[in-house]
Amino acid sequence: MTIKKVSVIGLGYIGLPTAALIASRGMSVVGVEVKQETVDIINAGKIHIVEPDLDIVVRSVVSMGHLRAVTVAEPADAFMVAVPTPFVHSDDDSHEPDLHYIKSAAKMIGPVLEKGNLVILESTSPVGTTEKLAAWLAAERPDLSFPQEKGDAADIKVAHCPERVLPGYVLQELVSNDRVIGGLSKACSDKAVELYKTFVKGECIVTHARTAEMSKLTENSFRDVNIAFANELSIICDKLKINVWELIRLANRHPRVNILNPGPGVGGHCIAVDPWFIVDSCPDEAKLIHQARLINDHKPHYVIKQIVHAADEFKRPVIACLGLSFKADIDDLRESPALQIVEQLAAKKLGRLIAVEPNIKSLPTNLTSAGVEFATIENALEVANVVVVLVDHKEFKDTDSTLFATKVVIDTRGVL
Ligand code: SAJ
Repeated sequence: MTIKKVSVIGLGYIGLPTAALIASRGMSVVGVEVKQETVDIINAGKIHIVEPDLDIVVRSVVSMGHLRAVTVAEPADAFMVAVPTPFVHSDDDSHEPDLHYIKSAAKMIGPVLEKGNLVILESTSPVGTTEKLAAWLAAERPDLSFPQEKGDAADIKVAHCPERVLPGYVLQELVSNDRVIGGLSKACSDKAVELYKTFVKGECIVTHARTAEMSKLTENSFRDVNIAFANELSIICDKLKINVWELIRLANRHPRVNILNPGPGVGGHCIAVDPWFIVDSCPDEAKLIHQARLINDHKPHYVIKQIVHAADEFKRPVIACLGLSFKADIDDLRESPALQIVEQLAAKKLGRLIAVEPNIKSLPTNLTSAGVEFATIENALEVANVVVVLVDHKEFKDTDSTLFATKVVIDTRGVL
């Protein structure tokens, strides 16, 4: 049976662009989202997240009737699950993955499943989650057969195909990136490849579901370990009075060395999260991966110490923090080390604290009520005596460097 109608469960940063892209290929797509407000926004042809060009694609596919959003699942040929996989809330630092959104998705899809359907897990998941999803679906529908028991002959096909797109480049990377596809049987993988081939120009590489799950976690852990190495070097270089940016540039001249950039810490919802899924499954074995997380999580505290030390030099310190988002040229403040640093500085009440963030219109209310001022870079540089570069936004790179000449500068991103 060819796939004509696709249902995407979860219309967030991954689900919505995926749904819109598939719809733009002329397929009928239904997005299932628990938040009524999000459903209404999308059905009005608008979007609730920031991602370049996504508004144009969504407006077009909704107006053509190829994409529609609903709150309750309906029958389809294929279901793609793109829901969050956060940590279980706990008072200790356990970082246990929380799979309840995936379980809810299984409960949602279960009643509308039909023989011949394909279910794909796109959410970044700990190893073994695709098998769990298949078991939750089987519990919902004892009348259907699933690949964990019937292999290739099963009524329902289940596969994992982790998303790997970079925020800010999602629409391009959804098409151009290679996809790792791990079915619970060969027939599951083949069916999933058939779907991805309709919109992916990259290669679709088939493996086992567990390897596909681990592959996604490995990609983000590799990046985290590399950034931790850079962050550790930055602290060593401060002690040895060496410019870490020059050092890394020189080392990277070696044909087999490629060190990433140090920063104020690692933020976002992926690199700072996914390595913990490996640590949680193999706490005794994942020593380096665990240590990298600790090093990157410690970096904001190191930067705060540097700022406190610099502010100590002034009777009335005026501290300007440049950037609040978790990385350059985006407006996303969630899990941002820059935001964490400004929040903790505000609590210390060292003097005037000014935040500059060209990608947002106003400061989060917790910062405003803590007395943090919001300013343009020009206004902040006029009055500040301590300037901290926390994000490498293009507006900061384009600023005349002589304006920093009389300031004490802490440049965590090597912008200057
Ligand atoms: N960062 C540094 N130094 C660097 C690079 C990044 O400090 O040299 C920091 C950033 O400032 C940011 C954090 O790391 O705070 C994460 O940013 P990022 O650009 O490395 O990655 P994300 O979280 O936006 O997206 C990652 C991507 N994974 C990889 O590049 C291996 C993306 O392809 C994944 O799809 C995404 O995670 C995801 O959804 O898992």
